[in-house]
Parts: sequence; structure tokens; C-alpha cells
Amino acid sequence: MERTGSQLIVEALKKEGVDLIFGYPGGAVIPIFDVLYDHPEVELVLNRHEQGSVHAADGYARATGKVGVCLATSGPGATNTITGLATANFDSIPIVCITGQVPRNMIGNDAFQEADTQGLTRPVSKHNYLVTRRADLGRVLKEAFYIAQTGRPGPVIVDIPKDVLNTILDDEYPEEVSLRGYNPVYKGHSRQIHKAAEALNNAQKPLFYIGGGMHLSGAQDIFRQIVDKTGIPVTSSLMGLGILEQEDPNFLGMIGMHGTVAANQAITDCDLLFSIGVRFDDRATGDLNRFATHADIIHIDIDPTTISRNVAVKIPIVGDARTVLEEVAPLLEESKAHDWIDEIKTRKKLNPLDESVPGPGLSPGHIIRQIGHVFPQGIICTEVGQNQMWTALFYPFNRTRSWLTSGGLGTMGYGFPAALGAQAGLPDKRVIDIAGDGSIQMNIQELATCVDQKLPVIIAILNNGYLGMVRQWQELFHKKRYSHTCLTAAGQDNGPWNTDAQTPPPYHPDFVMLAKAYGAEGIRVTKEEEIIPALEKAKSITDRPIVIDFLIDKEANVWPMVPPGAGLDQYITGQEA
Ligand SMILES: Cc1ncc(C[n+]2csc(CCOP(=O)(O)OP(=O)(O)O)c2C)c(N)n1
Repeated sequence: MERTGSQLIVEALKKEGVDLIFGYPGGAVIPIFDVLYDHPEVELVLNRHEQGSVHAADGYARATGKVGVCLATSGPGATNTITGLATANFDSIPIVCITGQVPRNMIGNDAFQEADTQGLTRPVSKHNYLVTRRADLGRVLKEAFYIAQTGRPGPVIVDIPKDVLNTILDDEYPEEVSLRGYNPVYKGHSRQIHKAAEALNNAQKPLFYIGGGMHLSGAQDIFRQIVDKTGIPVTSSLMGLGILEQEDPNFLGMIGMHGTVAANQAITDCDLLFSIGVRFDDRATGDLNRFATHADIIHIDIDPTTISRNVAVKIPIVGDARTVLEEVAPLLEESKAHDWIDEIKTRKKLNPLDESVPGPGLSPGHIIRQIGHVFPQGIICTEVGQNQMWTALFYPFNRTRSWLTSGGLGTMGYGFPAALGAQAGLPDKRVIDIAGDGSIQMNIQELATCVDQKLPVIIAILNNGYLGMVRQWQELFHKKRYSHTCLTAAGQDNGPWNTDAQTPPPYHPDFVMLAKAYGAEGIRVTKEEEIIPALEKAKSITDRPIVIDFLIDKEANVWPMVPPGAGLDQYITGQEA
């Protein structure tokens, strides 16, 4: 069939089952927008910044399990996608990002809005293409979708010169893809699987350590069965939260810099660490010389390059987490390590999380527990900083794909547009972004998108008037020299919050007024008894975004904490003094 490159792109989206994309126009991609005009079956959500489009596609992908698609123009449009692509790449999220490029005869000429998108995105993507021949376009798009969602998922960029978009050719979108040299392995090696099962059955102090790969492979149900059968305790990375219910007696919480005492102690003492879909990131492991020193490590991962990269692995298994666990499950027995399991559960009881705060202002831990109470089935996003760690510790996660956070790159400004994408993909769910007052300002413009789309995303700002996590480090490691982390007026801390909700606090901006200026709902909460009513009010609003400005204690810290460079056994709890 004769058609332009742009027409083929829209056909490709339909064939790949894509009915919602996120994007922003510009000269180089006008031809695609022009075709979209006639195809309402592929809906485009117009973000207000290209970074917002990529994070939205990412949030959509994490929450729905489908590929997220975004569209940006050449030059500044494409460079604005970089942070979002790097975020998705680090956390293995499937995205296809289509960018426009200047016409082929102008590439390399410093043409208007030209950027070397392929060069710029190479280190932050799973794969990328510059389409230099119209005849390649269909194949490239087919490959892009295939690569994004197979093996270890990730973002794939397809950069298309404007004249390629306009060139007419008689071609079809291919049905199949064949890629030499790219053969992801899903099934684990049978001998290794038997070895791993035997090691787990015989261990005196076994421990599971699970990560984001569990969500990506859909391993929740089989893992649940394994935990029930063996009774072995479980720790997770930040990205693995939600696979097991936070309340489950076997679940010790996350390990790492802000991991729970019980989880960090268990890692330090175990003799067998059965790890699945994790990267052994430095924020999780702390000082590698002190990490799980008594343990043999089993590592299941779809990406062979992650195995033995950071820690020495005794039994490596390359494969998809769910596929491998389905083979492991029948080989496992109830654990005989009763003393260890009892000890671990006692430690968990002895070290509950502490939500108290040192001064006036609301307790962030308490607020997050109340959010869990009013929205137990919420899809929870966060920004980066204390807000992220408090949420990881205090929200009662209970299912897969309900936890959207920038784990690897730690991107402030991720949570809100990701929430928008998740809400657009799952209109029947309630999506909540738990934010800091610093991070939310990085993509606040997406309020306009949410208002236009009638998306009832709830943005719970834990407002401490500071770039809180940096302030916490300054407090603990730089003698309270709060260099450029105060966000109140003129960078001066004006003492405790004014808890008279009628008076705007002395900081910029007033988030309640800002929300209203965008056409969203704005609520300020300064007293404990206002928390639940505010959340209930937010719940009752279903046609626009709601910003809740919680004035939290300015010097509340995240505890426990493993200082940078220390081992997981060297945590401090905040009660030491
Ligand atoms: C884009 C980006 N810039 C800088 C940082 C470094 N950083 C990490 S946490 C943080 C402070 C976050 O402050 P806020 O959003 O107010 O959250 P809080 O820690 O107070 O909850 C900063 C600046 C980052 N993670 N991302």
C-alpha cells in the first residue's frame, strides 16, 4: 500500500496495539501529528514538556505492563527526552521513543533544531536507530517494539528525518522480526536450577532478596507460593517492593542505605542469599566488603551482564525470573532453618519503624500510613529524596506494578508525570504521587496536562521547605551547614510553619494557589486531624488533579540510615545520641 513514512508509523502503532501515546509537537514531527489528526484511535496526550512525555510513557509502562510510547521533535525536543530515557533505561522499562530529525540532506550542517539524537541517546538507551532509508522504516519500528519489551526491557529510540516521514513508498508493516545476535534467554539452565534448590533446602540461614525484575517478569504469584512453601524470610531492593505484602510476616522490608534494621541484619548474617531480578546497586549493598560476607550468593537474572558484576555469585542462573522460579518451585522443601527464621522474626518485632518527628509539623511517616489507610490499593509514585524513602518504608505495598519510582537514576521530577501516565493507562485506579516540595517543581507544568485530560492524580507534597534529603546529609555529615538547600523565601528558614491554614507559608510558591491557578484542587494540611478529611476529599474528586500541601516537620529525617560508604551492619537509627 502506498503511504508516507508518517502514515506507516501510525499504522505500526495500531498493529502493536498502542492506543495511547505521550508527546509534544515541533517542525520535524508535524507530518506525524498531521496523520494522528485523522486517527483518534491512537490518542495523543499533549504533555507540557518532553521530559514529562517520557516519564509519562514510563509510568504507563510500569503500571500497565505494556510498552510506553512517546513522540518528540528534533533538537531541543529530543534533548529534553534524555533524562526520561536514562531513568527508564536504569530501571529496565520498555519504551519506544520516536523523535523527528532534520531532513537527511541537512544532517551534519548545523541545521536549525539539529541534534545528534542517536549519539546523545546511545549511553542512555537499550538501543537506538537513525532511519536513513524510507524502506527501512517498517522493519526498524517492528524491531524497536520487539527489543524494548524482550529480554531485559528498556527504552529504544527511533530518530526519523523529516523527509523520510514525507516519502511515499508502497510497503507494509512487517509481521515478524528477525535479529541476528539478539537472543534473550528465558529458561534457566536445569543443572544450575537443581543446584540452587539444593543449596536453599540445605541452608542454615537462607534469605531471599528480590528486585524490580520480579515485577517485569510477572513473578509475584509463583514467588508467593515459594515463600508459603519454604517459610524463608524475604528482603527486597527499593524496586522489589510490592511483590510481597509489606505486612507479610516473612517480609523484612527493603535493604540498603534506608533499609530496615531487620533486613540489613539478615543480609549481614545469612549463609545463603537467593537473589532474583536485582542489580546489587551500591545504595542497596553499602560497602561491598561488608556485604553478605557469610553467604553463598545465587543470582537469577535475565541479563547475564549483571551477574557477578558487583558481587561474586556462586550459582548464576541466566533467565526470566518467573520462568526460572516455576522450575525451582517443585524442587523446594519447607525450610529446616527454624532457629534462624524465629530469630529473624523476633528482630523484626524488636525494630519497628519510628514515625515520630523531632519538632513541630506533621510526621511524614504518619501521613504516608494514612494514605495507605485511605488508598490501600493505590498506585504509588514518588519523586526522589526523603519523600521516596519514607514512602518505601511506610506505605503498605501489597501488589505488583503498584510502585513507580526512579530507583537507578534517582530522578527528581519523575513521579508526577509518571503518575499522569499511569492514571491515563489505568483510569479506574487512584494514582498518588508522594512528592517533596523541591522535586514537584521540576515537572509541575504537567498539572496543565492533568487538568486538560481530567486525570484525578493526587499529589501529596511532603513540604519541609528544604531539599530535605540533601539537608539531612548536611545535618549529619556537614555540621548542619545548610548550604543552598532551604526553599523558603530568600533561602531563609523563618522558623516553624505558620499552622494557620489561611495564611500562606513564607515560601515560594504557594502550592495551593498554584494548583488553583492551573485549574486543579488545592488543599493545605497543617494539623494531624486534617489529614484523613483531606485524603477523603481528594478521593471524592474524580475529574481533576488534587494537590495536598502537607506541612511536615522541617527537620524530620529518614531512619534508619547506613552512612555513605559504610556497611549494612553499620546503620544508625537516629536514637543513638
Ligand atoms: C534531577 C535531580 N537533581 C538533583 C538531585 C539530587 N537530590 C537528591 S534528593 C534531593 C532533595 C529533594 O528535595 P525534595 O524534593 O524537597 O524532597 P525531600 O527530600 O525534602 O523529601 C536532591 C536535590 C536529584 N536526585 N535529581
